[in-house]
Amino acid sequence: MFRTLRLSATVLGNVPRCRSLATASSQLPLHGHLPTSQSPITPKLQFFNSVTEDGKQIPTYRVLDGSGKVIEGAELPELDQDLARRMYQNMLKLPIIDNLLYNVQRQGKISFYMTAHGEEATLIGSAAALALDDEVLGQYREMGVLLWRGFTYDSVMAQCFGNHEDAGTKGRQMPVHFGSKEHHFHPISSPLATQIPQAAGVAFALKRDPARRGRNCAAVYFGEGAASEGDFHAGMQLASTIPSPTLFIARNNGFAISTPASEQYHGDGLAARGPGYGVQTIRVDGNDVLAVLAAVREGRRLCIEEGRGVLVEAMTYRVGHHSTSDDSFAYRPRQEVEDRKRIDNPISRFRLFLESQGWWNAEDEESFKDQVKKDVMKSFKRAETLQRPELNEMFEDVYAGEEPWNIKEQREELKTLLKKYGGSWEPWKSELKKYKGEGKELL
Ligand SMILES: Cc1ncc(C[n+]2csc(CCOP(=O)(O)OP(=O)(O)O)c2C)c(N)n1
Ligand SMILES: [Mg+2]
Repeated sequence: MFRTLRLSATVLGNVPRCRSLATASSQLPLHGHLPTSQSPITPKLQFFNSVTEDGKQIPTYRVLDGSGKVIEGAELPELDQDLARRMYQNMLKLPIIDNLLYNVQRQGKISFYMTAHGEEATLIGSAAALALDDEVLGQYREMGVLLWRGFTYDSVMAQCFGNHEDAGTKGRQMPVHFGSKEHHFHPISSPLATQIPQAAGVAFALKRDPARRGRNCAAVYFGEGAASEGDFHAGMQLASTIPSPTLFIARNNGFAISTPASEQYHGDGLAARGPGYGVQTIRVDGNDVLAVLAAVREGRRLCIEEGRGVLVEAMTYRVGHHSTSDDSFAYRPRQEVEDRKRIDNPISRFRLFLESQGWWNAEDEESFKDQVKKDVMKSFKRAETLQRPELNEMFEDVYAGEEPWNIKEQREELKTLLKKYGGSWEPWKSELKKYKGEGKELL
């Protein structure tokens, strides 16, 4: 045993030859460092369960109070009238689109919908802090980021209706599962948290690309519920150990469908996990758009400068139901929701700030909302009349490269069925009319 130890130590080259270990240990200083860490030695037997020095919860960074006034000691992020107005206008667009599409789903015209009610500041504040060509990997509640980047109402409708204008997902995804290459917005996947390790990979690719290294990051959005998946930990570990400019934006909105955040973790939220991975971290008031703007801007700067992961935990509240498949009053009191709509409301809070600067007024509010309502309605009416993509589309680009035999076989099978039933069997006859080309391209 002793011989083996001495041999390996010699090979490693860190113990002087011909000296016994017993002699070496008696010469070691009493309070040194351990071989694999710089942790100071302490004689105190003390456990800890906090990442703050005073053992309190991690503080929440805030700029504006609930009435839109700058809080004592806070600095306004760099912001001019034009940027502030654009941010506010995008925040206003969200509930207008959400309300319409929520009702459209209720009428049975689309299969599903999810709103971002309550999270407007988190989405728009972060979107405004990113470069337009930073890669975004969302969870599903991030339509606001796309709107900020110029995604049109027609594109929103095309995706939700799955019509032939749905360029990003070609009518093959559930509503709100957007994707747009042009807007550097990766397609949404329903299985939770898969986007998180993928983002670390995307960021690593950015780091390897000389044209984008030091210029772009990959920003990944996820809920506090998704952060309970192993994929969250895999993504953080990846961005930390194989460092890559990954900006983790956690939307802590209090719920994962009916499970309250308090049941998702016993520790101090998601922010407490960042330092565990050696990741720069901040917790921010997610209902304060200026705090989100400043935190994500600085997080992005750090992320790109250091070329490694940064975590922003935005504390917010999901005012709407989880989705059109949910009735949240089955698991939370109606009064709590009503209170949250009023207290620290992200939209009215920012409006009060804008008005105090003379950058917005009641007239602007009315005319902007009226215009958005008209435009959104127009897009909705148009989308309703558009046909679905060509039937043949469903066989296209399923796999990269040469088309495999099974896809060919399935196309042939559909062709045979179309010939047999397409023109005569009623459910097929009228269904086919909903598709561009009515299936004729397959015959
Ligand atoms: C792997 C996986 N498990 C469960 C689900 C079902 N599911 C869809 S959304 C959701 C809650 C997610 O909550 P959170 O991450 O906090 O996001 P939020 O909806 O609050 O924005 C669940 C459990 C899923 N889509 N994927
Ligand atoms: Mg949540």
